[in-house]
Amino acid sequence: MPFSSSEKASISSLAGKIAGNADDIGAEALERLFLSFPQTKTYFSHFDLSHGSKDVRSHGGNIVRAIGNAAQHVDDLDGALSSLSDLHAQKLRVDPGNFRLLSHSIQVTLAAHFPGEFTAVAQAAWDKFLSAVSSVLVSKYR
Ligand code: HEG
Repeated sequence: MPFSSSEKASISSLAGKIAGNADDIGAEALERLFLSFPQTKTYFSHFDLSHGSKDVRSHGGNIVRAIGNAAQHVDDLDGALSSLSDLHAQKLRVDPGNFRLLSHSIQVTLAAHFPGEFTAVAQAAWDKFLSAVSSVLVSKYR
């Protein structure tokens, strides 16, 4: 599904802001994911999942930086996320349902940090964007 210019504007303006604070934003989104949907923790048994842990902050930062990169290539997400897709679909085999849960947690984090900017229109653009990113990350299931 192509993105309209207004969707692209919502995506790139917020992506720029979160990339500048990737570890904080990412850690909060992951903490929301783990607290609201504890079953998602099974993928991270090797991590210290305590509040603000180094593991949570660095992994959360990785996720947000990857989203920031994807936001700069909304018209070629397959290309931008190819190696990540291999990782999630083949090595990690993350259940696709978990991507909806992470997308939700990211959106709540965006709303909490950028209440003025995360309007209903911006939310719809981000839901579409994160859903497209998620589709790419699960697209290489054998
Ligand atoms: Mg994934 C690794 C991004 C959803 C579980 N994820 C990673 C990495 C990135 C990333 C950038 C690091 C790759 C590397 O080490 O170079 N993940 C990412 C995005 C999204 C996503 C952008 C969706 C928007 N990941 C996701 C979900 C789960 C998950 C829903 C499971 C609930 N990811 C996961 C695990 C690892 C990564 C277990 C490996 C962590 C490690 O052992 O370092």
